[in-house]
Amino acid sequence: MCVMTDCLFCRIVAGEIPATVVSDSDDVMAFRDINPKAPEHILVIPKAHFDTAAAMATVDPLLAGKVVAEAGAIAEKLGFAADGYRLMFNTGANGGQEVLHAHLHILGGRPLGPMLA
Ligand code: DGP
Repeated sequence: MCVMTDCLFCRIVAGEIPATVVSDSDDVMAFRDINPKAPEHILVIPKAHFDTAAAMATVDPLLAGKVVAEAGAIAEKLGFAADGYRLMFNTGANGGQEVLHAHLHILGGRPLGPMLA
């Protein structure tokens, strides 16, 4: 589905780069972050390539909803939903986005405190 051969997350979708996959459906995939910032740190991505979450939501709001809903389902499935967790879309340079393929960070498994600086 994803055709950006130079995109790291497209290559994970294509199975060219290994990842610890947490869930996989027709249009959404989730895998563990390679550099976890919390005991639970999972990235939920659309399989189709969009540079940012806003671009995804503009073109395909249903898909954006699926990405967010999948994050909630994963938190429930892995047992940390009740304690709470953080969902975060980094966007652009000032937002700290390093991988230009829309991805939703799920951070959980410990108290995260107030919003990051
Ligand atoms: P961001 O800064 O929002 O673009 O986050 C990108 C995240 O992607 C960052 O937390 C580390 C993670 N990451 C980078 N390369 C890989 C990889 O090859 N595999 C996995 N599983 N995660 C990666």
